[in-house]
Amino acid sequence: MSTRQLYFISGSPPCWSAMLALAVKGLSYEPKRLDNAKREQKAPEFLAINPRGHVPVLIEDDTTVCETFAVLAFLDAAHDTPNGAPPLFGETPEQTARIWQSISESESSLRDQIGDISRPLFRGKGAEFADQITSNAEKVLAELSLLEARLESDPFLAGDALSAADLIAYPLLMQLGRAADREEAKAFDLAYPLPDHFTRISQWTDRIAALPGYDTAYPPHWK
Ligand SMILES: N[C@@H](CCC(=O)N[C@@H](CS)C(=O)NCC(=O)O)C(=O)O
Repeated sequence: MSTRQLYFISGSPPCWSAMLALAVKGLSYEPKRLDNAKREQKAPEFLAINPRGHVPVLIEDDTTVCETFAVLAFLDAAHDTPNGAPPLFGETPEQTARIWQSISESESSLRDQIGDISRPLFRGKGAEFADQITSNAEKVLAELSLLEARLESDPFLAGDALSAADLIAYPLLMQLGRAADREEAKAFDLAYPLPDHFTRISQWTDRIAALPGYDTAYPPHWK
């Protein structure tokens, strides 16, 4: 029986992706929560594990894996997906390409843009960063329109099965939703509440939320 630990910061989208992958794979682990407010990820004990001081980090038996994509790839290569579900990175070259395409799109068109919207709103600095929020919101809404169109034909971002593409994009959209829920965010068009603006994306988020183990992956300080 393997031992497994996941170092994470609550609410971090990359960490949530790793935790969702563990949930989808049906793998138990010891959660090792680091406190960002205390900069625990920069403490010598953690820098000995990841000198960059970033989370997530997975330790399974003697293997230490840093970087979100590497964690997902390791879990996928090391463990079957339960109940005959396909691997997170696909079975065929075409599936693998679709999955990586979607992941790359999330990285280039959602991650930093949503970060630039949500960071000021979480810090109560919406007015100060209004131009930054507005310009990034336009980009994110354009990308969400493309995702909405994609989800017209498929239930998941890279086809008819859940994949790593969904596990990477989902926490980003949840981060946007949490930022959009702030009073200050009402001054901006952030497609909130989601079901009123993007029906299919909203149904897709419901599908992710129904995954077994979803609750264990949910950011503890959001509960
Ligand atoms: N490229 C890394 C980035 C991970 C990342 O940005 N982690 C953030 C949490 S969202 C972090 O560790 N921040 C702590 C810090 O930079 O001090 C990955 O994908 O794992």
